[in-house]
Amino acid sequence: MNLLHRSIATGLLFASSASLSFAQLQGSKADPTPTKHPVPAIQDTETAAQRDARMAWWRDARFGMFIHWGLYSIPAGEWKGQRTTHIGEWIMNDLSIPVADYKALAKQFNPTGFSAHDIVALAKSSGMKYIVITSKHHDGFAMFDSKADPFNIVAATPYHRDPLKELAEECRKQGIKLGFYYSQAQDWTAPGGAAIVRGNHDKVTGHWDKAQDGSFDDYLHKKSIPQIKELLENYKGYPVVVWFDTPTKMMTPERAAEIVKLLNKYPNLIWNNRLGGTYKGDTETPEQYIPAQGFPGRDWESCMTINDTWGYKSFDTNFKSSETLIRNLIDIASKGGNYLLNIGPDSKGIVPQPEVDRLHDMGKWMKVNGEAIYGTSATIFDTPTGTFSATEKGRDGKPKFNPTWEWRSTTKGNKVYIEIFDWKGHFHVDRMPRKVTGAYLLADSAHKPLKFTQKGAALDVDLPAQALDPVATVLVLNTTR
Ligand code: JFZ
Repeated sequence: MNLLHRSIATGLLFASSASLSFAQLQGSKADPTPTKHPVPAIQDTETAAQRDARMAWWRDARFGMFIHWGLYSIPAGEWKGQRTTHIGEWIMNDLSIPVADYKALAKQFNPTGFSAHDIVALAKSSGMKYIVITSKHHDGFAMFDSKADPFNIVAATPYHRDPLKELAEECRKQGIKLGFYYSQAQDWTAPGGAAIVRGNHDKVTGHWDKAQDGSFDDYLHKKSIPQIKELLENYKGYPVVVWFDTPTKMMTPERAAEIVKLLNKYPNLIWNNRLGGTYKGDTETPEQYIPAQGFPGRDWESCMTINDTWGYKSFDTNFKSSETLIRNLIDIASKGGNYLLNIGPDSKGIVPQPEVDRLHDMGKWMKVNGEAIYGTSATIFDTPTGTFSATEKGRDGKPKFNPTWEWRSTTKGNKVYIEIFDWKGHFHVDRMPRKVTGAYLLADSAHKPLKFTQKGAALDVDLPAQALDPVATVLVLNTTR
């Protein structure tokens, strides 16, 4: 570990998972200071033990697949010769596409290349434990069979199939969890739906087409809430996650409470922090970044793109390397969070090959090293994993955190995993908080014992000259406390 970097980064200290002693006593509230809500949500009333039971599978999973797929995959980032510079699923808003023109895309949507089997198999072989798919994004098009609104994939397209139903069946068969993303407030094609202002649009409503005018409460009661009800009722055991998004100022506590009433009927459901109306939900959702120190005391999930868009854009080839993606997953796990990694199928329903290739690489690494990720807790070390910029701000508005890539650590029971990126043929740490009783490499199937010494607080482990995996080789320490 580099001395210069250590001295700059003294500000960063991780809470060790062992010292995070949540009140686990039977009966103690999961949230001791809940916000007053018109309708209390499950998070306001449950005990810490109930919260732990409800979140257990999600905390163990660590790795999920986000799918952004909808009509926007047809323009694929380009409308009448103009290319959007923003994320693909926002094209209708960014290029001010009239409602009638956008809705007409449905007639051409025939994603015959979509295979629920293949997508679920891809998620599984990548080591992902759950999938979250856009059931309706801000464009208002439902990717499921909806009686509440005809602008949907079954009623309005030549495809006439419900991909959510097919995914639910495959997820059940292949043993993986399924969640639904739903844009509850923004809807750019339903009268009264909210729109975040971008470009030269109405400053108050965000609208750019008279067809968007209407009452938000009508939209909420005639489309949003009925569709959320359909999603909760029609997929037998799924969704296990509801992923809300962009509440906008329209989601007042009273309006959000109407949705909470529905959610409360499903006591195992997990939902994120983007419902609005001051509801905290279950999970923090840092987007396109990994928080420097996680969210102590909260469950969290970094959602990230593989290139620079969520919805398919034909000309976005800025794919992250497999190395970056694997290291991001490790970095997130070392801070106690989940990685929700996005794919953007095209208008035929096919996952772009560069995305498939990267997920396969991640799967290969996870097959050998998944033990160091699944069901683990955050690092027990106080070693800094990067430095805060003095000048740049990050996505959360705080000083930008620039990670360094030497190693990370995760913990499970008496095992401490060290995921080593920068291989030096030995491992040294100044402050090892536990007694080490043995050391080996996870990728060495013989688990050949490695020589180590503990002097004072310091630990040194002799490693082979060559890394077993150039992306990350996992050193396992057996420890006693
Ligand atoms: C939202 C969506 O708008 C986007 O299309 C995508 O679905 C992503 C996962 O979620 O993106 C956001 C949401 C909130 C902010 C920025 C982008 N924000 O608060 O700055």
